[in-house]
Amino acid sequence: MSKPAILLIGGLDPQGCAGISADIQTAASHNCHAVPLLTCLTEQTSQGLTALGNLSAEQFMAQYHAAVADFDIAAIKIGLIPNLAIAQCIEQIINQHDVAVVLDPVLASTSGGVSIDDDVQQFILQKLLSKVTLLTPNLPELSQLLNITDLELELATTNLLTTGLKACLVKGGHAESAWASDYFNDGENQFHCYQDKLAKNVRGTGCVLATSIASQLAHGQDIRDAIVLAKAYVNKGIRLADDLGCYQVFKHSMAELELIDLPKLCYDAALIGKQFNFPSCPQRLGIYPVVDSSDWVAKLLPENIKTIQLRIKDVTADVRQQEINKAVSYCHDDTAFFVNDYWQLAIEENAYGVHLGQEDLHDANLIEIEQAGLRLGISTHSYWELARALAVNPSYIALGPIFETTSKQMPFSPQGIERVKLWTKLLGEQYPLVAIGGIDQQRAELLKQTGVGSVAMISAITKADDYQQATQQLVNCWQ
Ligand code: TZP
Ligand code: MG
Repeated sequence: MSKPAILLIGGLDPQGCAGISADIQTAASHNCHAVPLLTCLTEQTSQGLTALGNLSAEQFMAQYHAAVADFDIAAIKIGLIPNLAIAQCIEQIINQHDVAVVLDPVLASTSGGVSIDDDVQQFILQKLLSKVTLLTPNLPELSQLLNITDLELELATTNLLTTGLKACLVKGGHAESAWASDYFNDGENQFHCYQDKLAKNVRGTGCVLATSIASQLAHGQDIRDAIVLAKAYVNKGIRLADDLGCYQVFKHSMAELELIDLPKLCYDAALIGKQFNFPSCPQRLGIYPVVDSSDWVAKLLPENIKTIQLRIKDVTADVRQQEINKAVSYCHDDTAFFVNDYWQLAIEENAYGVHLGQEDLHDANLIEIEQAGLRLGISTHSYWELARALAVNPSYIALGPIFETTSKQMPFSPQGIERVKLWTKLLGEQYPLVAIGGIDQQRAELLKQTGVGSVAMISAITKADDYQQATQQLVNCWQ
């Protein structure tokens, strides 16, 4: 794995909990090389921030030139900007690098004692935001930046995006709520990313979150995945914080991702924290053909197939209903029959379950599916889609495409066997897992070794010269 260098611009916390010290530890934990650039000294304790010791613009730029002399910078994270002269230097620095920039605005309301000059705030709004990939204010900082007290998140962030800012993540940790819920808006995608609030007194978590995101971006992660992974990192660090003095000190560690730390993601604020309870399905769903007609269901069930999905596209509503009705009539008591996408018909025809892709998930009425007692399977292709699935607590989770597939056009590159191993380790005890995409018998043998409970396929069965033989071989290899 490469080790990207990441430029960390911020203030020095003499207690080592926040600012540059937190940033360095975070970047290091993410296998990034931390290139720290000090904007100022601070005096801060558990009682707040009491003084800023500024550097001159010359000292600051001299540090910068030394810092970048021998490294290519892969991402920039900016924290405390103490005055206009440093803000102007930071603009020059950003202009030198065509990389992701995460700005975590440190403004007066959260740090107490010392206030950041209004001209810095204006400079951020008028000059810096247009060059920033992600802004990560907390609620008071967002209020202060926009000079409004009555915050409507979508409106407020949309307003900020008019500056040319690419995306905004508003940290909701200050809100009175059982959830630490952040709101993301990049003009195209909006979501809430949340997890249980942990009752701990840990300083510097905002710095850690922003630097964790910047580090993930430096490694080439998609911004939504970067946010989900960073939230998991922060949760773990708070959860495992060490007692030290009057604080609990954030635990930086490279240890593996754990399910309890992963956040959940939803689109509707009213559903933050909603507990879904779909009925369970077998932990190992086995060989799982995905077919496009009831005829195929009839042909495959005698071949020892216990899990099957009807995925029909481009037919009239009448044909759809007939097909689902027929397929249900072919199923045995022990058949797990899932209908792709058409959840109302699945309910009407009393299917075993529904399988939804992420777009379908957006539109489907999950509460109705749950109330009808159907199982729910969800496709995932990335960490943020997994966070979306976790919010719904489905009956199973599918991951794909594992290999190149010709059966479906999709914007995702193959996930590979390593990702299946990771998903299995992360989720395998809690959720039945299904791997899909480009799977034939040979690849099924490989996947079996990952511990995944099921492999789904279209072409390996429906395009086989001899579908019975292909199905039997798959079923045998999986036993
Ligand atoms: N979702 C992810 S890959 C895929 C779907 C529906 C297609 C799988 O088809 P094949 O022929 O088994 O690659
Ligand atoms: Mg679909």
